[in-house]
Amino acid sequence: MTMDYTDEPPHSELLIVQGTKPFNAEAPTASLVEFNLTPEDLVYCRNHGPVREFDEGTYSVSIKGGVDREVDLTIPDLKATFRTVHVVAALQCAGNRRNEMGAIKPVSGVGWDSGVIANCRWGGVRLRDVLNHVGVQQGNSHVCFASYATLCQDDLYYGSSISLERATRLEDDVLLAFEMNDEPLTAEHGGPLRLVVPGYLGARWVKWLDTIIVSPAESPNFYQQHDYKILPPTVNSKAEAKPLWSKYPCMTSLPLNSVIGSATLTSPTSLYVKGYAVPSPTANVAGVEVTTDGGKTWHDARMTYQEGKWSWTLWEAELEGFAESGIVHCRARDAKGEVQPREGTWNLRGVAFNAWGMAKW
Ligand SMILES: Nc1nc2c(c(=O)[nH]1)N[C@H]1C(S)=C(S)[C@@H](COP(=O)(O)O)O[C@H]1N2
Ligand SMILES: [Mo]
Repeated sequence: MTMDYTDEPPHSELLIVQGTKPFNAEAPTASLVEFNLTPEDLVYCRNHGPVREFDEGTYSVSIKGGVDREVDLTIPDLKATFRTVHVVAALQCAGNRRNEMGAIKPVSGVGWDSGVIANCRWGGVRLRDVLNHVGVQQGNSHVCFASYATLCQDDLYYGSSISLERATRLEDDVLLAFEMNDEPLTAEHGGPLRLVVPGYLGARWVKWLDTIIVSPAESPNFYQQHDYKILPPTVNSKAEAKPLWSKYPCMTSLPLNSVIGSATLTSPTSLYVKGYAVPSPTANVAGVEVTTDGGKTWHDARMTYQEGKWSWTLWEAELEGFAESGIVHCRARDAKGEVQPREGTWNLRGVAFNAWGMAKW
């Protein structure tokens, strides 16, 4: 399978490049936590194939499968037929913090630190409105998404799926998006059209979305079926994983998490710590605490930003007289009282790592 990387648009120079073919790059976490909404040039890039540019005027998405009317809709059609809505949501790769998991035992995947996350304001139409417009037939339970824009490393196209329930529940805010931070969505991030599934791992947010299929089954795509799953810690190699992929569920929501973006000594005895946190699958972040003695004493951080239920939370803490240990940890708590665990559970693909955040100085 050949993939052509010659026509890619220029990439942001502020990112830390982890690979060029495909282009994979993350933001320095210390820069990320400086902004409530992540500026475009700090939004990470995660690709399984080349980045492609399309003409917004002629681009269309086809909706087919278990629907009453199969249609092709252009971007102008989408804008004219459905109400444009905006949702602030954190886009996060399932492999965020993979390097920390890899320190426990080697994992397979791009070596990411904690910058594979971006908090953006997405603008687009509700998938629910589009599905109501075409009419979903009885007997379907999933909505599959595909981009045939490019070949990918492990499949002939990029695809994902979510349950029909998730796709159509008003409060889940699933969008077909054509704007990011009130600007037209760039090619780098899936423009002219990408899927936005707030709360779900980035892998489901198909870029250059061109096909939507209402179906009784999950997407058969490699990235839905043979990747992005949490295998048990006893599975140590790709060979061992092979017969097991179908036995484990596809990942959906990412876990409660928090990370330290920067820890700065502001005097010999005072420490200023800043970071982000993300919700659990069922409740938003209600608090973040920090400790410099390995968890014996916790200090409440101040939450400085949270917007709606899908955004990240930014927080900061000033600690006086605690600076000598040389290490600080953080943990988040959600509105139902769940607390971020001290340890993360190892898995082969290095996904969903959410041990206490940590920084040293
Ligand atoms: N078509 C397509 N969509 C895709 C991908 C891809 O490789 N191709 N990567 C997915 C993954 S794994 C992530 S984390 C997000 C990354 O989106 P970004 O590059 O805009 O940050 O896009 C998802 N959508
Ligand atoms: Mo990802």
